[in-house]
Amino acid sequence: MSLLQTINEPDDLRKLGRKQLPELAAEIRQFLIAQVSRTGGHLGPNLGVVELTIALHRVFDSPHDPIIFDTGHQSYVHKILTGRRDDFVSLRQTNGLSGYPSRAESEHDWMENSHASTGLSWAEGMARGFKLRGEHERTVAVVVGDGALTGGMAWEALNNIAVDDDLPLVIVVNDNGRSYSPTVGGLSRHLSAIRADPRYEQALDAVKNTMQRGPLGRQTYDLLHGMKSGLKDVLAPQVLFSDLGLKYLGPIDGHNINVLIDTLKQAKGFRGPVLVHAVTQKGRGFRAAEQHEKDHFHAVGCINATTGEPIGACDQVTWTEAFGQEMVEIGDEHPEVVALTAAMLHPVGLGRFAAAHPDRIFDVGIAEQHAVASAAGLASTGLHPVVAVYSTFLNRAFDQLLMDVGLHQLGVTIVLDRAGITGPDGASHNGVWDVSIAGLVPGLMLASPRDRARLRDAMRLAITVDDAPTLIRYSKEKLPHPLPAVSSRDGLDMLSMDPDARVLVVAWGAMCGPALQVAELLRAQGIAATVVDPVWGLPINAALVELATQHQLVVTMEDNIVVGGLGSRLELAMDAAGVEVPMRQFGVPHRFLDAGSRSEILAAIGLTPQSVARQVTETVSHLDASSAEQFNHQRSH
Ligand SMILES: Cc1ncc(C[n+]2csc(CCOP(=O)(O)OP(=O)(O)O)c2C)c(N)n1
Repeated sequence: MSLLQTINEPDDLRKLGRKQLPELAAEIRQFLIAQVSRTGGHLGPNLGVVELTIALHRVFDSPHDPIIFDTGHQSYVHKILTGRRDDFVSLRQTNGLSGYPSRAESEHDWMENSHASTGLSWAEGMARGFKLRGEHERTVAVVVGDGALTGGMAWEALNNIAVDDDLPLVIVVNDNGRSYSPTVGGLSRHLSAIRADPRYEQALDAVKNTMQRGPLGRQTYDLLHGMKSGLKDVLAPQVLFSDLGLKYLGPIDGHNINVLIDTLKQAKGFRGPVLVHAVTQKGRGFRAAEQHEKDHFHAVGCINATTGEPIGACDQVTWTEAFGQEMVEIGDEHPEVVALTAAMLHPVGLGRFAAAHPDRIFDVGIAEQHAVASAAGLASTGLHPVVAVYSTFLNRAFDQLLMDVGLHQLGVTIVLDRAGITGPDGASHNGVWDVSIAGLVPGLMLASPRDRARLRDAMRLAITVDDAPTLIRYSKEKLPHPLPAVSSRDGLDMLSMDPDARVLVVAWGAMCGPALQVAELLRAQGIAATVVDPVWGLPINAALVELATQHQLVVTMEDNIVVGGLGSRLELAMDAAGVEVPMRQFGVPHRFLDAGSRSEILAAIGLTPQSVARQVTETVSHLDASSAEQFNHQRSH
């Protein structure tokens, strides 16, 4: 029996001898590679935290001592050690193991995160809570990546943590030098300076020796701190953190389990906020991941477990690639266009733009708020910024979009990848809020292109708008086949027309294809329909309201939540214009969705052509029945 098979809870881990732990680490690595290559998932980050997670569970008594993983994508090893090893076959699938911490799965998961840089705030709140409640024997441990440390929230938390001398909190900075790409910014420059300095090795040894000799607790810390102060000039992060008032231990080798355990014990014994700086390697132990320059297998689909080659990859172009291509061309033609990404250069498709226009791309780190406010600044100088982020992460920058861009009437283009239902990453990663929140910004123009030609048109128009924010959203899926309009008028694209149309189906983006199928299904029931794509859906086009008056029923289809989506905005506009045509709005229900594939989720929420057509047919027959009743009623009087 392997060591791994004997570990069903953290207590089992504590029964192993220290000498067995490297063997366990090797088994966990093999397990991760074998499992994640079949399901896809965050392989590189988890390979990097194997020893760290083992050490954390040796030293802290989870769940009594909460162990928090900032962002949470690197919690697989934690899951393995807390009784969920056998569930990895279903990783990121419907009713399967979540790719992030999940309270429903385990009492060892205190927090359901996935958006970065919130971990320190949670941990601070928990440590403060335990202290206030008199639960003095509990310590909170939080792991935060150097990438997540580029997020402003992390610094807001540190600023608060630093002033509470007896907050029982151990912060582990998991420093692998990477977000997806190499981590950016001043802090990261400090961290890499330390890794590149020859005295780093000496510092490692010094820390190790001190650990072995000294008793645990404040005395040892003071000794260590005194010794480290001598290295102040080179060990910049220490200065940075200790100037803030935080105790700093490190840098330590994040793959040496003994050193990790000793340092964490030391930190736990201190009974105050301590920061442990562990240097790790993303993708550690899987050659293909270690050598993968782009992102060290940050997140993979199904891959060959030996070579790391993708399995089942197809040639069909994605929206991301089409956007990237378009940006290169726009960049060539428009010197005023600059691009911003929040630590996701390649995932959002800006890699080629960066190569072609290296002085006009800004990777700001995991700092969406800064990206949008900085874009406002750039726009105010006459440039046209394009901020490309995943739809779900725009949530972070709402205030900046509203106040810095919207209020100032600045020409900033926001491009949202992963809009709509994304699926396997669970509730938090669906891009289903952007229309509702961005739609609150007065003057903002919002398009959800249905195919590549429309993406191109939307981008070309967006970069010419210099007095309002523009937003373009598209899905994670492959590009669909071209969906030409049969005619266009007043900015509306008519996708299907019928002289006898009674129903107007309004759809945009990924819902245009399904809307055409709805029209087909309705036709089979003898109900003629018009299908229209409003193209720039927000603000609501007056021509769309006018078109509504020519039909007996308006149906909207969108992959955003129904609250504040296209349908509800059209309803408001119709109401304001005194138009009383009945409506049915189909979109994402206003609740958090379970993980699953996109098609499974769409089926579960009834956002399929069949389900919509069935419900519309029922509504039409109700309308017919009530108008027949009304007709009879009028005749009898
Ligand atoms: C607010 C937010 N923006 C972007 C992301 C996408 N994202 C997920 S992990 C990650 C990089 C994290 O780097 P780091 O914290 O150093 O962890 P590592 O993967 O290197 O272990 C990014 C940018 C996110 N989860 N949340």
